[in-house]
Amino acid sequence: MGQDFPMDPPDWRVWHPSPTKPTFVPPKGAVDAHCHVFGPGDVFPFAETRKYTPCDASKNQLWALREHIGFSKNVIVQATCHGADNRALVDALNNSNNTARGVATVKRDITDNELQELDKAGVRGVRFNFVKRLVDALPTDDLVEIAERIKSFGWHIVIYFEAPELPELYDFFSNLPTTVVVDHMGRPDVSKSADGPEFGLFMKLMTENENFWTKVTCPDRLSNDGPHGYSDVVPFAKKLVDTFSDRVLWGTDWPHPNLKSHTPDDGHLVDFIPKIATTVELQYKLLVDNPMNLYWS
Ligand code: 0GY
Repeated sequence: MGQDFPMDPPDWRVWHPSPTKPTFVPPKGAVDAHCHVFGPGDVFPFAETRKYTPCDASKNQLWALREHIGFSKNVIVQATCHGADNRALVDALNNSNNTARGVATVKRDITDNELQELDKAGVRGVRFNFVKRLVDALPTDDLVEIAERIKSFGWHIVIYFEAPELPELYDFFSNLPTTVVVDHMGRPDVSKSADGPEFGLFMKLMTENENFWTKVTCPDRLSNDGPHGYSDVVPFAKKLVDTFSDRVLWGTDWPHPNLKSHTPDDGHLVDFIPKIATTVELQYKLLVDNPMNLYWS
């Protein structure tokens, strides 16, 4: 990658250099609503507190991927390797010509002026991350205060957790005062049934809380059947798209941090879309209407 610092862990998987051209043609104006920019590390250093050091994945490389897979816009989500230093994110947004929006990570001591600057750049949400291998989650009091502060900007909260953590976090999540977007379908164990109790709790969360949305993303992370189809993820994602068609988003998750099993081909990920959004109407909601409503209205 030409970067002069080592990745950690050393067997880090660099993103796919030449993904397939997808067969599925996304509708005009399609939004990749979950992706990241990393560094470049010599310009935007990674956070001291990070739990991994990725390979660089710059805004220009992201724009090139977007073009290749037939998308028009991006929602860039602050990743934990940059901590609460949103400079790489803001730089990408400011260079996007209004084709990107952002989800930032902030701490309780952020000032109103700083929030305003983020808003001006195109940030529309904050991310609360509960995945222990990635971060030490902020204390609940901090999260509650941040939630109230960002509410007044009309922003939403993106939450990232794994399915076994949902029972404990269910009430906290249900009391959040804004629109809430759940990353990667709440990370179900797809070796279990999509009609079973674990995913049932997630369906309940979505049903009981009409302010909740979810990203039907990351078959590459969730699948136990490998890169050629991710068929075990289909029942989960399709069920969400069919049931909550106005509250689902899709994204590549480029550059796919921390994947161990394989390097995803982003073209194959795009070809996963018609398996989970099986009509033109559902595809349009998932890729255009829903992200435009949440991020550009
Ligand atoms: C993702 C997933 C992961 C990493 C992060 O912020 C992050 O570091 O989100 C992961 O390792 O599961 O959405 O990129």
